[in-house]
Amino acid sequence: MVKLEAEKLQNFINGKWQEVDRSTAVINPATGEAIVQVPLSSEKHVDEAVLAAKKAQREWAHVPPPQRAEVLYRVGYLMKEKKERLSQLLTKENGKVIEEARGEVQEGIDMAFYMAGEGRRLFGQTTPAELRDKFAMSQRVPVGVIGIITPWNFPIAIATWKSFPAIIAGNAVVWKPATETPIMAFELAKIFEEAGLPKGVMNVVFGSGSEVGNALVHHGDVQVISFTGSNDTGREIAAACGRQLKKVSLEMGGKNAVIVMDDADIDLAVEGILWSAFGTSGQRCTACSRVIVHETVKVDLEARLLTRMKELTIGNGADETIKVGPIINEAGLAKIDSYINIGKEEGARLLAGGHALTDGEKQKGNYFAPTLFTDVSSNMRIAQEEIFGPVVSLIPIKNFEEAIEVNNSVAFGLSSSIFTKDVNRVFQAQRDLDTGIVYVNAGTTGAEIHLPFGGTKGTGNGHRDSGVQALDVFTEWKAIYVDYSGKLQRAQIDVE
Ligand code: UN1
Repeated sequence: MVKLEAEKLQNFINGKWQEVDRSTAVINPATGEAIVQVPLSSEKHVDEAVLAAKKAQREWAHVPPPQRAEVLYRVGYLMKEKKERLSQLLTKENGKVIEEARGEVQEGIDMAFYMAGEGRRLFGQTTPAELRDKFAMSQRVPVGVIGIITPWNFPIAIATWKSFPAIIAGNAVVWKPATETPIMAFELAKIFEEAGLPKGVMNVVFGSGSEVGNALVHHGDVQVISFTGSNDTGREIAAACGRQLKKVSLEMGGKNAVIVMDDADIDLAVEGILWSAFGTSGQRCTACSRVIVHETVKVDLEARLLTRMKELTIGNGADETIKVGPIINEAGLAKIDSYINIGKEEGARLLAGGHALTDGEKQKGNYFAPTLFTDVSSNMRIAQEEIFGPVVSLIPIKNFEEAIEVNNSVAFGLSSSIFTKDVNRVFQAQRDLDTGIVYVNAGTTGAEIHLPFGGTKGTGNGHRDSGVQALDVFTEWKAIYVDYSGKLQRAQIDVE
């Protein structure tokens, strides 16, 4: 049994562990038990962390990136060594089943090695200059202090998508993790400490969005905010950053669809839907919450889906045999429940689930039955709004064009998927689906860390997490001209 070292977590500021007076309990969503106390910090802790980050960043920016990378390699190896411990703690605080927890920790390990490798790239460009005896190049340079605000649904992976590129690029970080899942942040900070990251380069301040998040967003010495979370909060952050001319990167969810065409391998599509709709109990930004199905295969797909849904084991994800874990908290359950009523009122047909599960041990946690609505039309709220739970809506369509139109009809644009064997449709779909991520013959989840993660429309604001593209968020471009002609040469004027 994995044990926590402390009963109360501490902030990590300037390389020191700091007690905070106020705190609240972190609850295991599978059992309702309190696991640990998380600090509720205030603005003064943010001020302290930003000051430490600002000082540390000046020196860190001068450390050659391949040497910065050495720290990240050590972080990666330490995460690998502690993978099982981290995974078990992740299941405990977040509820996701242990197999998925291991997958998430692996995503963080992959990110460490990938971004460490960037320490020897961080490519700029050398280009010809338009004048004789003149040299021109562009370089990535660090921005300064980065504020990172991360959600509870991927408490370690998303943190690594943001903090590792920020650090390799020579920035310092102040990180506010979600209060529901602070243990991963605490453990990662310990790993940074053990890996020998200079003090102040990574700081963790626990607390609420309204206090700590807000202070970070409004702090004059924080140059970038990188946020993953709800659309409403993201809009507020973007507005606040806009007023301060602060760079902001947002990732805010989806209403992702799997398209099942008439020529699809139906059994494969069923597996793809099950995994992407009910994995993490549907609490992924990339979760499949719509199935756009060709009318000729609809009845068959419904039947096969229902059969497989009955086989899903639901319960405490620490048990290796469980496939679907709990919902993060009661507010999450209540939101899902409200959408069941909305769906029924809108005239959708409920084929399975649609209620919380309270039998036996489950009454202590927050469980919701995997739910399937059918005969849903694309304009219904259950087909337009993010539910963030194990609820999927089947929308029948007549042809490929209608499938694309329905997929693209939502306010979000994160992930989409199509099951078909027709190579022409595959290429048309990857061109016409308007999301940032497209899957062919796979569900809507499963992003790999070396590709850009993010989406269009209401999902984001044009930036990407992970991938080499994440570096664009955490660097500025500097253009450098060296004139070695020994005379004044004026660009655009003295061109022969
Ligand atoms: C998220 O839900 O915000 O592709 C992240 C996936 C995971 C990451 C999801 N690798 O579903």
